Amino acid sequence: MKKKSAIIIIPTYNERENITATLEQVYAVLRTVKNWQCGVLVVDDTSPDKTYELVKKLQNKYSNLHLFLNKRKAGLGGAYLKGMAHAFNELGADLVFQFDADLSHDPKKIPQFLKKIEAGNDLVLGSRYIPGGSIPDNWGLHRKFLSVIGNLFINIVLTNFNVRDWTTGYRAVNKKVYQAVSPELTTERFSGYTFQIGFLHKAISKGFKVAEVPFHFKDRNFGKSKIGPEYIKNTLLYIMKARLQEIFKNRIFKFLVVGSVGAFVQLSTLQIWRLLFPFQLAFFLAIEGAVISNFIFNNFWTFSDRKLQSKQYFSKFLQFNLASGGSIIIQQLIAFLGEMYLGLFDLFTLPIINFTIDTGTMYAVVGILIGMFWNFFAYSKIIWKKQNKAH
Ligand SMILES: Nc1nc2c(ncn2[C@@H]2O[C@H](COP(=O)(O)OP(=O)(O)O)[C@@H](O)[C@H]2O)c(=O)[nH]1
Ligand SMILES: [Mg+2]
Repeated sequence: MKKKSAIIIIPTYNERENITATLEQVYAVLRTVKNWQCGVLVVDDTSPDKTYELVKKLQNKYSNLHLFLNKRKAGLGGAYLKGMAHAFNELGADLVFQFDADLSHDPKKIPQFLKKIEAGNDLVLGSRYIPGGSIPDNWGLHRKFLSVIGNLFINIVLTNFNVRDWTTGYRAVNKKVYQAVSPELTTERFSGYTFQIGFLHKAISKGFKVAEVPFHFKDRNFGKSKIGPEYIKNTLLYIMKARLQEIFKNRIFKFLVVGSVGAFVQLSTLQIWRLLFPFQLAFFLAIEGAVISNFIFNNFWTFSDRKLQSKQYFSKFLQFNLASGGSIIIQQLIAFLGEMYLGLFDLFTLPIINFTIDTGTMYAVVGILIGMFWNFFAYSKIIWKKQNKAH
């Protein structure tokens, strides 16, 4: 059987002092890999220090050493997008690695990455934040803080703690992930280091399997890191935006918005009906207005993926009314039981506004919350029940 092909992509910008040692050590490891056909692709942006000329010379020494030369500096993301396109489409790679030219990434870990890929993972991360991994001791407080707190912040905002090292630049990426994710990363925002987090987040959102391999990040020997404020700003913008989009797509969020609109409809129309009708009737009409509003918005927004057919409208609207009635009964029942068994008394007074909370308020709030649970259950399990695809 033909061996699968893995290409180590190394972007370089002024890495003349590092690239020789890097290639030396990478090739020493690649020679020990038996079940993959391996090669290296250096993506250089016509570095002023002429890194690319050195690479051209080294091509005589190493087999399967490719060079992709960009006319001008395209940023880290730009370099990886071009490098991956070249590796997958021209060099026939099945898998690529992202690897720094400065030996911060320990090449001895490459076989472990390959094992994780062979085990069925699509994307493997070299991780500094799982046992067996670390960041350099000699990093300044500033850089340590940025990396540790930055990663923690990303974990929290994206509420995903499965991945510990979101910003790592040491990765193995299979072709499927590249094909699914890269078309969404072509804008200017991803041309720099934000490419890394955008790539990873989109891969996870699309359900690709991600694994981590620990490694000790070594500080670069020569030269300076090219990371800058562009990165921090664009990364912040990216994760905030990604999170907001996730929230807006969330069914429970939509359910809550629709419910609030319903409450607003009920309160405002009540004022109008009261001018025209006796209070009981006005009250009923206002509630029914909210029910209709909730039914329509839930059907076309919250459960837009399970939209009802028009012939179902009548029976489902009846069910919807029963469900809404059910939550009113729940609220009444809780108020009634609370009053009977615990009684009505003041709990505490809010300072400044001097507003006293009593147990009656508490029963009402508890009733509304449980009523909401009931409503969401009835909507998602009965009225807009998930249909099995097979008919
Ligand atoms: N081709 C190319 N490579 C870049 C660019 N910016 C950074 N690199 C390379 O990407 C790798 C990571 O950059 P580095 O400055 O070490 O970032 P750090 O490890 O996060 O501090 C290094 O090999 C750099 O030479 C760029 O604009 N173009
Ligand atoms: Mg580096």
